Amino acid sequence: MPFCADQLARLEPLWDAMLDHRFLRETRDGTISDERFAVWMRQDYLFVEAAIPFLAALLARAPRHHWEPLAGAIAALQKELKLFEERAQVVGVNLRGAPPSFTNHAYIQFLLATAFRASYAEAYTVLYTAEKAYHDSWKVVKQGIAQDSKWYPFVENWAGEEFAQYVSYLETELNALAEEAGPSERERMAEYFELTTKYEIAFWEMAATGEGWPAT
Ligand code: MP5
Repeated sequence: MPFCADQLARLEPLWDAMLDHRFLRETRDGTISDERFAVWMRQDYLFVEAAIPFLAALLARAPRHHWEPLAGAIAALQKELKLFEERAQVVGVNLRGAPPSFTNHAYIQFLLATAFRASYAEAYTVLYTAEKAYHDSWKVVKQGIAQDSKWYPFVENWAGEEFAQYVSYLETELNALAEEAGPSERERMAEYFELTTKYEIAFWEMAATGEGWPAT
């Protein structure tokens, strides 16, 4: 079985828990409070900002045929930041209104540490898993959210056809990297797949609870 399908089958209970998270269900059903959604917006804006140096670090280590797609992904993130800024303006959210939460801070450090210290295939695993997680998560929201919802532009961004094609491309490339990897690297790639899935669940939980830093 190709690497990605294998991991998604192995991690199915975790993946399903992510897709069943109340933050997604409440956003889909239109019952999420503006305050909670704003928590996610502020935190994800910081995450997307951090994803740019993550991709740039990955690009520096990438094989030649990955340069253009990774450069395209960086450009897409710049556009995504503008989408956040436009939505924030419309709904009156200050995107610089909070520092990274504990979970977001940890996830960002994990991203950057992976980009610099893990192998290219391991870091690419984190990229694919995070993008696939967002694609699948926002597809859940798409199955029910009103098209005139003020949050709909986010749904379109990650659940739309263009993003679906990007995720499918990443999947093909990650499967190829896993084919080339030896057993121990493949094992570590599986660990990164699982860790990233857990960070994605933690991120929705952080948004749903409005978590800051423990005991402060
Ligand atoms: C993504 C994201 C998707 N924006 N936030 C989290 C917590 N995980 C994944 O990545 P991108 O870079 O916005 O497409």
